[in-house]
Amino acid sequence: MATAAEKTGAAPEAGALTDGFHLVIDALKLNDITTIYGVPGIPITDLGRFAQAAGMRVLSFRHEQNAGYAAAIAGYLTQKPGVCLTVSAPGFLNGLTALAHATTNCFPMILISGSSEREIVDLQQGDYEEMDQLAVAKPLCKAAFRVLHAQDIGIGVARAIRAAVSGRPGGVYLDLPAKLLGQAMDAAAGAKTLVKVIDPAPRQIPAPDSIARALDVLKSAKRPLIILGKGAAYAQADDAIKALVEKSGMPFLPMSMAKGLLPDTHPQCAGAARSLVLQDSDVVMLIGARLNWLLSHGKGKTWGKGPKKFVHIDIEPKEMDSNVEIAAPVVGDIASCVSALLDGMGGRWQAPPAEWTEAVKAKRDENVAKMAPRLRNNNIPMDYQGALGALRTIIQQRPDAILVNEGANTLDFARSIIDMYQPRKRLDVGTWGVMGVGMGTAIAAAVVTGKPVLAVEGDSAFGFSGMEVETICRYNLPVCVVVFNNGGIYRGTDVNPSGGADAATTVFVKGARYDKMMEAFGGVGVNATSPDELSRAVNTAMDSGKPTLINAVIDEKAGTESGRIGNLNPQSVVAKK
Ligand code: ADP
Ligand code: TPW
Ligand code: MG
Repeated sequence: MATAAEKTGAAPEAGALTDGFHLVIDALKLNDITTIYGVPGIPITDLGRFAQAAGMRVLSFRHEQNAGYAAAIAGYLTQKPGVCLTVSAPGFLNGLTALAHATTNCFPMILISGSSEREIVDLQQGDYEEMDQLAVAKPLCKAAFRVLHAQDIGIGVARAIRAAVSGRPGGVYLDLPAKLLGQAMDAAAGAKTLVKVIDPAPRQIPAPDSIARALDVLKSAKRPLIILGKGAAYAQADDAIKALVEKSGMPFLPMSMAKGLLPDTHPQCAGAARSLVLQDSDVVMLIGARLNWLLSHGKGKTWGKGPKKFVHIDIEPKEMDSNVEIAAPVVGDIASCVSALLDGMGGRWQAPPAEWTEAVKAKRDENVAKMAPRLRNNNIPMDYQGALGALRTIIQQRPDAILVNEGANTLDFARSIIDMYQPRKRLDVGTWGVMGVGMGTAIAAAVVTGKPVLAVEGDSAFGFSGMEVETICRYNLPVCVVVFNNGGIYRGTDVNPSGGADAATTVFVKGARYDKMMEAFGGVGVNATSPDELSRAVNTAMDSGKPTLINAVIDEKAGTESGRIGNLNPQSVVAKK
């Protein structure tokens, strides 16, 4: 058992007091949580101040949702829960979207919210910012806790941390009523209540027979495929995954945020032959990827006519058979599962038939060659290919930069055009395809990694978190935002069908200058109308590390409705477009 001095670094003086504020801070620090993303106000203003005074990095945002998205992606990048701190009711609700997003994406995050007086809230007597926050949060996160006594803060924080990172990671809610923060107790006794979480995300070793079964299925394959998901990127088992892919000789397909786990230019990468490998493969091994809508639920036209067998590696047993039958479920943490598979493959592993790997390679080369000239176009106004062709070269030359990406066409084209070379460098809208993650994600990525960040944003997408450019300037972060300004959602060309004076529902102000927003806070703003101009401006920004926003003028006719997922729009039988 650690002594109080070991836990907090210094022995409290006899008779000294501590309080809820300081116990929360000590509990976080004891567990190596050193950054808080939040928005101050009653009752947590002093909690943020005291945390900053205690040496934590406390980053204040302009809206809790963005602070929450920052915390969520910090969790993904570090395997430690990202912490978001909000005020009661409205601040809490603003943070809740991000908490739900973290849970949906399996990112470890803790939303800590101040809350109002329990006695008044529970009798619904109309307290300041009254809300039963714990009840509201519960269905949207992995676990939710409330602490009422200062001596329980250590346990409360420990439970929150363990719940966020163990098993399938996710969002956790921690409710701290105002009264708790002011509760005083003897400092030495308080220090003893703190808990250092030992082995917060224990390895989960797969059963040996599940490995043997998986290897049997893989051996039977004529046209195997490996799909890498963001769970594989999260697991930070990069070398083992690379070794498995290369030893197997199988083509691999990275999901959006798994791009770069192995370089997109790797000879086995089937990213540019996606349709072919999904349709024609006979055995598919999923590593940290779910068969959700992003993979058409593992069935239907996308997956072709022939029978498929799935090997599925995931830490969450309930994920197995969620959409289709899994022939070989492998339940465990990815690092342990992949190394067990590697061991089981032994020294001599039969490569997949050359007929298959050659077919995949031919399709890939054909598609890449078809795209190449379009990416070199210097059209004005720019189209997606010309503008993204320029950014593609920049990431190729700066492979350790982080790419943040959201929008519809801006997302779909960037995902397929910009090759990634290193793990966890591509951060995007995730499982929900949510707009608004951009600036929070860019800020946390810069803070956590210290690397330059390039945020490629649709003009609509950017609008959801645009005010955080002030935050980027305030903390002087090396973030270059490129707004793909096509004057609207999907396209800038819609007209009001009623003939009335209001703009159509999907269009924005023509000729808007988003670059001026960055200038308003002391950052650099650039208006770029050609791929060459865009390329120069981004390179300058990334060399200087200065907060920069480039308004990239994109042809308002270039995009398509909903980008690549227009098929998900319900169709009216009455009005045909
Ligand atoms: P993508 O969107 O990239 O396809 P998903 O978010 O659908 O990826 O899937 C990620 C999966 O990874 C989740 O099912 C999650 O349970 C799993 N996962 C996350 N971390 C680990 C880990 N360390 N070991 C095993 N599985 C993990
Ligand atoms: C929280 C619906 C999906 S994509 C998108 C919206 C509003 C914006 C697309 O326009 P953008 O990109 O960003 O300008 P581009 O290149 O096609 O013009 N609210 C939330 N999430 C989602 N996904 C939506 C609305 C949507
Ligand atoms: Mg747009």
